Amino acid sequence: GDAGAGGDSGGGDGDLISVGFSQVGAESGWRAANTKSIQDTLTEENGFDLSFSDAQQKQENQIQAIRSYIAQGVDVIAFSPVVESGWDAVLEEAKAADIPVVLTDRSVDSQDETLYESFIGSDFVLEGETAGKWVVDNLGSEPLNVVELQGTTGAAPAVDRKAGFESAIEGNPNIKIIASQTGNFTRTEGRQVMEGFLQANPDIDLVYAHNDDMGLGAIEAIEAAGLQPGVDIKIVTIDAVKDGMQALVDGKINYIVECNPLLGPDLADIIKDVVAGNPVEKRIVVEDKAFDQAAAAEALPTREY
Ligand code: GYE
Repeated sequence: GDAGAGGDSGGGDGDLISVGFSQVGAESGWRAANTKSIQDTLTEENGFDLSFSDAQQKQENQIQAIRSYIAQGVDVIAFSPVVESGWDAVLEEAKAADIPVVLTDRSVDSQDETLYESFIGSDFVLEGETAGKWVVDNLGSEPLNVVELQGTTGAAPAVDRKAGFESAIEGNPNIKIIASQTGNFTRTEGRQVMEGFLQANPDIDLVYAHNDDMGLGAIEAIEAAGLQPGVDIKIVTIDAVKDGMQALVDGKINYIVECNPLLGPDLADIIKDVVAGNPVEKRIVVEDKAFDQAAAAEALPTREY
């Protein structure tokens, strides 16, 4: 039999839909949960033959992986682009080979929307705005020196979470971002960058970290400097993975905006529709919540990731 109305383009065996997935890396708790969700869903039992590769946060590795999926002739290519720019050439190669592409988690800045079928992921600008709004509402009545730990340079969630936060605090003259640097979405770099921030700035009131892992690294640096995270220096992060939620419950983080990594089931549905020739939405926005300490304490026991 064939893989739906679209037929088997030669890569898969039998009825299975062959999918080549290029993952960003293994940089964070969020990414681990996202990878698990994809690998647990795109199984043979569910009708998929998954080729999975980890790009170690390098665009050139992703481009190489995508080219090899094109050469294999998989039915569908899916990937989460590490950075926003520079994808047109390889996406055009996929299009020329008649292999549909689905974007998950992060998007590309290509002007030509025919280069991919669909993009499923969170609204990162809104996440940054939600974080900034909480800071304005809860800490904005007095001068507040903010340091920012940015995600991977050029990555959609880093660009958008920065822009969203900045737009939310814009109208409040008390709130100032006094330092901003990438920590590459990892705990280790979050700690290292925070150590530098602490050495250079005697008066930090708040850390805004683009993900939980960098916030958790900042906690280590703050404690090593003899200060109390969550009290002497407040912390706001994005993701709401278990380790972050635990730190929020423990009072070391003050607020977390959620970013749901469990994209596997929706990705599976989109791929099945694409292969069957059914229309799919160009943009599917994942809904996210946000947690203060009480909400985190309530959610943590049944948290899936
Ligand atoms: O927030 C971060 C990860 O692209 C939404 O990537 C994702 C981000 C997530 O490294 O933890």
